[in-house]
This record gives sequence, structure tokens and C-alpha cells, in this order.
Amino acid sequence: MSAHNENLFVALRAGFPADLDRIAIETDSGLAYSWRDLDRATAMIANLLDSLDLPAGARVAAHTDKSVEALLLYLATLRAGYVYLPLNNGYQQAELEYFIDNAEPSVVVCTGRNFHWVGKLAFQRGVGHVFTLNDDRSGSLLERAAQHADRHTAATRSAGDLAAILYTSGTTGRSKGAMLSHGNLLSNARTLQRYWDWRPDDVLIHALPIFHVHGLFVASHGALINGSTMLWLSRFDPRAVVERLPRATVFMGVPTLYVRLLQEAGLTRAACAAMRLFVSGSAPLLIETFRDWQERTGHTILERYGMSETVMLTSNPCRAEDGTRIGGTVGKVLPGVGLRITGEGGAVVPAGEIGNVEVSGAGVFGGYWRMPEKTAEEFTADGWFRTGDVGRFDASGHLTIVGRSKDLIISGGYNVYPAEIEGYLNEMPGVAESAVIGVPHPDFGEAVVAVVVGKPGEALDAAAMTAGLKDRIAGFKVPKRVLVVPDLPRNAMGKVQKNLLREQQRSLFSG
Ligand code: MCA
Ligand code: AMP
Repeated sequence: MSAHNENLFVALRAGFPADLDRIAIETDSGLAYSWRDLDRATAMIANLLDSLDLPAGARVAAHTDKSVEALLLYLATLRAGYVYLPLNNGYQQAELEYFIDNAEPSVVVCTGRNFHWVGKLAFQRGVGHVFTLNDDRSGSLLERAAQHADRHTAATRSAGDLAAILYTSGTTGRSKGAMLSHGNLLSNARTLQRYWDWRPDDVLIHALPIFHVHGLFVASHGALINGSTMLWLSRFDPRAVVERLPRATVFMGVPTLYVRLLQEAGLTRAACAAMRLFVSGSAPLLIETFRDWQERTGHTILERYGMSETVMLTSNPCRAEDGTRIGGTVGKVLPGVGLRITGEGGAVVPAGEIGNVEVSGAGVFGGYWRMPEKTAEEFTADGWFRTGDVGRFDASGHLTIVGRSKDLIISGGYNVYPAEIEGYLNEMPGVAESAVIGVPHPDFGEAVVAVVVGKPGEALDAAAMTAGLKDRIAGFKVPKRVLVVPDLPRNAMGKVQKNLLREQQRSLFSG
């Protein structure tokens, strides 16, 4: 056992200010949490987890609404040394079954309103403990935690020990759990702390969901490890963000958030006078949005790039001495990250040439949960991770992501895997085949569109198909349009030409 405890919680806790009575988080429902509240509540939940006699490395799955208590559950899981498994709260039965079967969590936490089905499927699958947690501080998790002591010594963990599993599809196939260690997450938090010049008097507007890397790690870790206050929104509401701007210094969003904020009349230079940093990531930021933002607010959005498997990889500069922010690029390779562009046969290509983005470094995950073959496929022989993104460096070292070799749609910052949606469509009565594509969309960046062919003599009803999907999968995955066509374009090899479909439908949402 290492003398130094490398548990991520210990590092985050060390960032708390000396005065624990200062406000750590202020919510949109008018609550204020001090740093002491965070310390005590995470101790109580960690003690509850410890009292359950969980096996080493037990997974704690959360399918909850966004709340400060859900964040505390994450921190408590780290503190107790277990493995956190965040799940999008839009996931429905079939989606959740898969994650629970695959990850085999020992604890599942869900909302009271979903307990009837989440609890049932968890218990049927042998999960030992199911708790409820609502966004109004009610539920059995907090009731049980209240019976425990408010002091707790963090479990000793080394940098390589597992801290969290984030499900993502990598470049192909079904969802895979990216295994992130305490060291992966801490090294990235420290890198961003320096590169983005975080200060203890920063105030972060936290408007993102906390079941993905952006809201859970990049945003929350940034504030916690610097002892900076968070203005917490339980859901993104552009007006609520604008109202808070005069009291804030940092904001993070996916491009859709910036597009929606630009529609607010209250977004002015004056409203942004106290702000020092606007960060965008998770999906490409259109150059129009980048320019409109500069014009309206006088601020230049800092775009960065990362993945669930790697945490953050590149960033446009924050401080003037690190260079300038260039719109349309995702910036420079972050300190400690290795990033190369390769072409035919894996050879590194010179600046200016397009190729596959491969990465290495302390943030890169240890592999996919219980999928050694899939893990092996996604790494090169010399140990670099294949991102599935396609990019090019310019002469000044800025990276531009020009596309993806993986079949992935990013809608409003959420990832949608065409093969999954095609699977559901192809099971529907009367469907011969389908192709799911991403089409430019003014709000979501890309929108999911399904192109479906019926079996001979079958008349397909697009509205009924949409309704059928809504019953089965998370809303963000449901195609915004289902187009019924006589056949799909194919190449000489018989492969569906999705490029052609995307080209045909590129103006579907732009009038
Ligand atoms: C909601 N809907 C969507 C999306 N979100 N449809 C397509 N794409 C979406 N992203 C649908 C709902 O199903 C619903 O459909 C209708 O829109 C309204 O739902 P509501 O919940 O009210 O939507 P909203 O609150 O307006 O949500 C939009 C949003 C949200 C705020 C943009 O999607 C969001 O918070 N996105 C951020 C995702 C994120 O944090 N990504 C980071 C991943 P209906 O009315 O038909 O029922 S981390 C990552 O990618 C990497 C590692 C990185 O680099 O950060
Ligand atoms: P995830 O599977 O949620 O980890 O999403 C990671 C993917 O999001 C990356 O592989 C990229 O394709 C995409 N991504 C993240 N940030 C950016 C960005 N700033 N620009 C373009 N694509 C991005």
C-alpha cells in the first residue's frame, strides 16, 4: 500500500477552502451548501456504503435526477473507495437492463418515481441494495445516511484503482464501460486547473447533466479542487444562466447551450462583465456560434476536446501567454497528453494532413469493463488509443476535428449510436431495413434521422414508429424525423451509402 493516499476524493477535499463555512454550492431552489455540508454529507453517505459490506471494487450505479445530493453520492462513492457508475436519467427499461447486467452493480440508486421498475429489474438481477434519491432531498438513501456518523476517513486507493465506469460505445458496437481510475481523473483535473487558470474566487455556473464527463468531471472537479463556488442549475435554462452571469466567472456548455443562450435578449456585454471563461466541448462548435458569441459578449469561447475514455485531450489557450483561441479548432494538446495524427499503415502524417487521432497519457483509461478483446482492438500495438476521430494539426499546433471514422451522431452533446436505433427499427413489424444518420440541426448541431424501408406490400406509419421508439429508448435517441423510402442507396459492395443519405437530407432542418 502506498504511503500517500491517491484517492481522488482526498485531492478534491484538499481543495476545499480553510473556512468550511463559506458557500460551496448555491442551488436554483434557493439552497446554500457550505463546504462543511459537503464534507459531512459525503462522510455520512460513505459510512452508509461502508456499512453495507460491499465487495472490494463494488459498483454504485446512479440513475437519478440532477441534484447536489447526486453529486454527493458520487463524491461519497469515491471517498468510500467504490466505483461510481452514472447513468443518463432518460434511459428506459431495456437500456438499464443492459447496464446492470454488464456492470453488475452492488448498489443502485434511482428516483422514487422510477423505483417501481428500476428497483424491480435491479432486484431481479441480484443487486443487493436499491435506494431512492429525489431532487428535493427525500428518499431512502439520505434517510439511511442520516443514521451514520458525519466523519469518515477516505479509503486508501492508488492512482491505478478504479474510480468510475462511464458507458460509451467507443468506435463500434454496444455500449462499453470505460474504466477510469483515480489517477486518470485527478491528473486531468490538475492539468485543467493549471491550463484554465482556475482561481479560488472563481464562480462556476453548473448547468450540465452530471452523468457524463463534461458535467461530472470537467465542471465539478474544476470547482471542487479549487474551492470555487458553484451556482447550480438542476436543468439548463438559458434565462437562469443569464441571470447568474453577473455573479459568475466560469461557464461550461455543449454547443447547443451557447446556441440557446444567444437567443436570450439579456445576453449582453454588460451581463458578462464579470466572466473570465466560457468553455465549449462535447460536440463541434460552429464557427458562426463562436463569432456571434464574440460579437454579443466580447468574450471568445474556449473550445476543448475530449472523450469518456480519455478525459480532456486538447484545449484552446486560456492565458494570453499560451497563445490565441482559434475558432473551428479544438486547440493545442494539453500538457501531459500525447496526440498524433496517423495515416495509411499507422504512420504519423505531417501538420496540415488529415488522419486518425490517436492519444496517450495519464488521462487515458485502462480499458473497457470486462471486454479485453474490444480494448485490444481500440489500442495500437504501441499502446496509443484510437479515438475514432479524424483531424489535422495546423502549423501553430492547433487541432481541428474534421470528422469521425466511427458511426456516431452527437445530438445536443449526447451520443447516439446508429446501430442501436437501427436495431430497434428493424424489429418493428413491416420494416425491411433502416439507416440512421445525423443531419445538421440548428439547435442540436446534429439531429437523429431514420430512413426506413418497408417490406413488400407493407405501408409504414412514421408517427407510430416514433411513438414505438419513445416507449423504449431515451428521448434524445428518438429520431426527430422518420422517413419512409422505397430503398436505400448502396455501393457496389452492397453497403448502405450513408454519406449519400446525409447529403440528400442535409437541408431537412434548415428549410
Ligand atoms: C433533450 N432532447 C433531445 C436532447 N435533449 N433531443 C435530441 N438531442 C438532445 N441532446 C429531447 C427530449 O427527449 C425531449 O423530446 C425534448 O428534447 C425536450 O426535453 P428536455 O429534457 O426539456 O430537453 P432540454 O432540457 O431542452 O435538453 C437539451 C439540452 C440537453 C439542455 C441540450 O440535451 C443537455 O443538457 N445536453 C448536454 C449533454 C452533455 O452534457 N453532454 C456531455 C457528454 P420530446 O419532447 O420528444 O419528449 S460528455 C462528452 O461528450 C465528452 C467526454 C466531452 O468532450 O465532454
Ligand atoms: P463521448 O463518447 O461522450 O466520450 O464523446 C466523445 C466524442 O465527442 C469525441 O470522440 C468527439 O467525437 C466528440 N467531441 C468532444 N469534444 C468535441 C469538440 N470540441 N469538437 C468536436 N467533437 C468533439
